[in-house]
Amino acid sequence: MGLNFLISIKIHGCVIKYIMGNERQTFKHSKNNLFFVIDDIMISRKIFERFSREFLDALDVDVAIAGAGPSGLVAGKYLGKSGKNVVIFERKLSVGGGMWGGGMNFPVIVVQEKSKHILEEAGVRVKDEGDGYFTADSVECVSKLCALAIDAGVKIFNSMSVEDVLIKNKRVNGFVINWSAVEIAKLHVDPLTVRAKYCIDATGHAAEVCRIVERKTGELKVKGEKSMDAADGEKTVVENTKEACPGLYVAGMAANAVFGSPRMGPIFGGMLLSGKKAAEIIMKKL
Ligand code: 48H
Repeated sequence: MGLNFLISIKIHGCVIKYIMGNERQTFKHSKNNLFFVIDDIMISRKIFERFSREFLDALDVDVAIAGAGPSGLVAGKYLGKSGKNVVIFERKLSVGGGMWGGGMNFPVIVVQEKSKHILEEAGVRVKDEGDGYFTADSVECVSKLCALAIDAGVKIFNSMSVEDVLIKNKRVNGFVINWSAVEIAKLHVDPLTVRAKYCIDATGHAAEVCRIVERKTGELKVKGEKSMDAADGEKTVVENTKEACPGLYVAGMAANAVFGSPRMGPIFGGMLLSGKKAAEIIMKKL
C-alpha cells in the first residue's frame, strides 16, 4: 500500500483519470467505454509479480517432473487431478517433446486400444484404422495433453532445465534447475534448487536426470536404450516405469533407456500408459 493521488481532467467530453503513486494507472472514460492507457512498466511489473508468486509456489512441491513430453504431461495430469502440487520443468520453449513430429515428420501417431482413453480424456479425436491400430493428429495430441495438464493444476516452467538433483540421506529430494539459455550459452551461473517429495525423470531417450545420478552418486546404472522393436518396447516401457533410485521415478523413453529396453518408433500408447503408471505409483505413496 502506498500513497496515491487521483488527477481528473475533462477534455472534449472525455474524463481522463490518472492515478499517481504506487498503483499507477491511467483510465480514460468516454461515453460507453472505459479503457486504460497502457503503461510499459506496469506490463513488466505484472509479469514479474505473477512469475514470482508461481515460482515461489513451485519451490516445495509434492512432485517435480523433468521434461514435458507425452509421458511427463500425462504423469502431471493424473497427479494434478488428484490434488497434488506438481511442477514440470521443460528445457525447450515448447512442450510436447518428440510427439509433434509423429512418424518421420508425418504429423500422425499410432496408439493401441488400451491407451487410447488417455487421449480421449483430453478430447483428442482418435481414429480406428482397423486391426487394433488407432491414429491421432500429433499436433492435436500435444496441444490437448498440455491443456489437460494445465487444467489439472500442473505448473509448467518452460525454458528451464534440470541440471542436477538435490540429495538428502541418499535419496533424491528435488531438482537443481537453471535457465536453458544459461546452459546453452555455457555461462557460469549458479542454479537454484526446488524440493519435491517425489521426482520423475521424463526426459526421453537421454534419461538425463538418471544419468546425472549415475555419474554423481554411482547409485544407479543406466543400461542404455536398445534398437527398434515396437512390440517389446511398448510392453517394457510400462514395466520399466518405476523407482530407479530412492525418490526418483522414470517414465516414458527414459525408463527404457535406464533399464536397457528397445525403442518403439512413433507408437505412443506406451508413453501415455507409462506416464499414467508413474502417477498412480506416486499417488499411492503421497
Ligand atoms: C528439462 C528436459 C531435460 C532436462 C530433456 O522425448 P520426450 O518426448 O519424452 P517421452 O519419454 O515423454 O516420449 C518419448 C517420445 O517422444 C519418443 O521419443 C519416442 C516414442 N520415441 C521412440 C523412438 O523409437 O524414437 O520428451 C522429453 C522432454 C523434451 O521436451 C526435452 O526437451 C525435455 O524432456 N528435457 N527438460 N531438463 N534436463 N532433458
